[in-house]
Amino acid sequence: MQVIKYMFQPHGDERGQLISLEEFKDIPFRIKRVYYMYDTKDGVIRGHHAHKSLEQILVCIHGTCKIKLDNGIETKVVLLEKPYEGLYIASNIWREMYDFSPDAVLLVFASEFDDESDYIRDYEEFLRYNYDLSGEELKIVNGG
Ligand code: T46
Repeated sequence: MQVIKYMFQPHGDERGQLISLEEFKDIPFRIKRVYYMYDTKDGVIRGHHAHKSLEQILVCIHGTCKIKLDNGIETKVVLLEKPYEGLYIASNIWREMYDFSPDAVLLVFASEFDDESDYIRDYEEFLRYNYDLSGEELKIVNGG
């Protein structure tokens, strides 16, 4: 699985840094929604779901957190720790967000409005959905 990180261009001067993000330029889709999470409690794991069509870019604009990505075949863990880097998450990727520092603010740019029918919250269903999309036959091998 390829991990796609966007490095945004800071416009720095003697006063500090500023980052500007535009849809289709810095963000590779139309931005229909922006949300952010903060004050995440110690030990919490958020996410535990995939999306059928939603694409997103995650930016940890303050503090740090980790994102686990799972495409049903392999998993990758990405550390977000810079306010100028964005993690792209395509559709059909199971995600978990964890190890939030107490000061972490995770900002998310989303390609769609919030829609419960786009969520896959059951991991087995996620695996079946990906097999269905791949067009491959699902082979279940019993142990023993
Ligand atoms: C995702 C990861 C990265 C809303 O009312 N509107 C919204 O746009 C969102 C995203 C959430 N909510 C409400 C629904 C719940 O009552 O906020 C509450 C927490 O949402 P959720 O449990 O879905 O949060 P996470 O952190 O598990 O997942 C979120 C996104 O839902 C999801 O799309 O990819 O962040």
